[in-house]
Amino acid sequence: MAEPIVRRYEGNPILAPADIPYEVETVHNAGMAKYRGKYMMLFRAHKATGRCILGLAESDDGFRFTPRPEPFMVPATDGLFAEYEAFGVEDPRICEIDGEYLITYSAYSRHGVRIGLARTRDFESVERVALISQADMRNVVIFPQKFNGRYARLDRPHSEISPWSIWISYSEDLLYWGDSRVVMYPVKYHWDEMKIGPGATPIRTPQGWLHIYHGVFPTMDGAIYRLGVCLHDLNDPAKILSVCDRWILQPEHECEVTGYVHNVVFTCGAIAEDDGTIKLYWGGADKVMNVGVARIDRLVELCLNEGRPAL
Ligand code: BMA
Repeated sequence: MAEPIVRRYEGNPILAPADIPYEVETVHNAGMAKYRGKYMMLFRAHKATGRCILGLAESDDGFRFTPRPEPFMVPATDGLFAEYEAFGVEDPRICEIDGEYLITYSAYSRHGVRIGLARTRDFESVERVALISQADMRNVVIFPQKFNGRYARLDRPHSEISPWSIWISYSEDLLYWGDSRVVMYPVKYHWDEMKIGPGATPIRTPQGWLHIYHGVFPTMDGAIYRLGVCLHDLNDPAKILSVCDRWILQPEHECEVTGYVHNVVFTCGAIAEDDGTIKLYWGGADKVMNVGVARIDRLVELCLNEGRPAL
């Protein structure tokens, strides 16, 4: 059998609700970062109310994680954030830039879903910075480098009119974002035809920014969430050099097929290693966290050799 693109860790799932020392029903869609040599996993967890909080677990090897005794971020209780996070906080991404860690997360309320930006320097205290989108935006992923002095982010507006596509926006101060344009479309009758969205914080490679995203396909049995990969130009991230035409990971393991929402693999984070591999982390069926290893050069080759245009 051919070597899988993403080799699943044999100990999956690596984190599950029963491992958490406080009440949670799910542990999934975690943003990832390396902090002082440790792997930090900022996971989303449903409470039994159906609303979500963010918890933190850490690891020395990227495979065996120890959860902190308390949640890391729960919905804010005062100010503007309290109003817009009232229904919960979800799907965090972490971007390390200028010595701090930016956390972008979905903030849910009766007003819809918008994106909150928080930051931490030490994974002990966390400070909310701003709400950086209106409704209805999700999956905001900030590039870990500025372009001509500006931050760049990928996002995915909800839209019933145009395809659910990936967009880019820029900001000088992280607060006000603009110069927005669409960079990638789903493709009809492909595995990602229904919608696509940014996934893990992009990883810099000599050939471009490697971006692992999710794509959704509707079936008579419900939607299937899979992961794909594309390559953004190193100096102009609005330019996607190529999108790999095939998925790189689909629900196969029992814990990806059955869980809180069936048939879902969903990533919010990956960690690049010095040996040319990445550790890719994904939520399985919106219930548990998994990890797998992939070679960066193989992912790049897949984009370049089995590619399709982005738009
Ligand atoms: C999306 C998001 C993800 C989730 C996925 C599958 O719309 O809500 O957080 O993993 O659906 O349920």
